[in-house]
Amino acid sequence: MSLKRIAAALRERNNFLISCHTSPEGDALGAELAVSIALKKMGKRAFIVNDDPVPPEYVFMPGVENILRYKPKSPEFDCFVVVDCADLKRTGEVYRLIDNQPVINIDHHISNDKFGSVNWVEPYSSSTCEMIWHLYKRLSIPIDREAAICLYTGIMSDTGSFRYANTTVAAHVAAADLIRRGASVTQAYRGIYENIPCRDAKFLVRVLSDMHCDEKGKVIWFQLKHNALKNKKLSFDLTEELLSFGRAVKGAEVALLFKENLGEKNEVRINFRSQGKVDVNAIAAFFGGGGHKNASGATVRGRIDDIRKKVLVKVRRALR
Ligand SMILES: [Mn+2]
Repeated sequence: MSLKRIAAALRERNNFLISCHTSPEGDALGAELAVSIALKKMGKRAFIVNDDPVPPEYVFMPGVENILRYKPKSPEFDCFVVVDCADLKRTGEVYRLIDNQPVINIDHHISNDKFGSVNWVEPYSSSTCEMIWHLYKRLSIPIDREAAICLYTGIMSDTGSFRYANTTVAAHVAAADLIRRGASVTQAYRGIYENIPCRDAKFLVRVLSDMHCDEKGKVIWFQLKHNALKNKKLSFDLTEELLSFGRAVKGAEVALLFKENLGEKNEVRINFRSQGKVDVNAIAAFFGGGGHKNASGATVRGRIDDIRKKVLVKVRRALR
């Protein structure tokens, strides 16, 4: 059983570097922070290094202030732990710090390519944080209030606040336990979702008003070009807001966001959400990405209008 092997691997080593995917969100950050707390309780040293900064909506999570940004030189470590990350390159640059150390891969993406020396991948788990909750139990480490807040936030954000199809009995059991241990439901919800500054809210409304409905409302999509996002520092998760609105449209089966990346010219990020039968992991995989059956993403090079047309053809085919 992989959980047993993960527990053994964590006991064996002493200095841990923890990381997650680029553009980290609640589940990735929650899992990193909770693993770091657990390791410290085991008397180990642990530090978190991410390629991207912590988005402002997650600053309420305890310990985020200690998360380091990637630099070519890092403190010494003898084990690399990657959470909520389907492949090693999704850590951005951070994987470059590996120099023969063992890699522990803890994740719930169905597209995970098992890049670790030890892999614990549970595609039927709601979130990586739900897995870490089990890890605490296995290691007999008491979950303190800080860890509870982190893990609850992860389960909440990956289940779309307990609305998506991955909201299982197991997710609720873990969440209930975490509330008992001090996680505040309102703190997490308000922190992430009810915290949009007025100017950002106005921007969100403008983008929402440009929503496209195809296939008699079964496909909802948004598109964001370069100049729309230039010089914008948003304090909320625009992708999540747009796509959860898209999913809320009556009869919608797939919601998509096409976004020109600011850093790279000619690079488009596509985010997919679905409900019902459409497997957006398979569609994202076709374009070199992946994720979950109902939530996935891909980064594609080319012109946004061409890419959008190609993707929508695939989506239409999947709806048949
Ligand atoms: Mn996740």
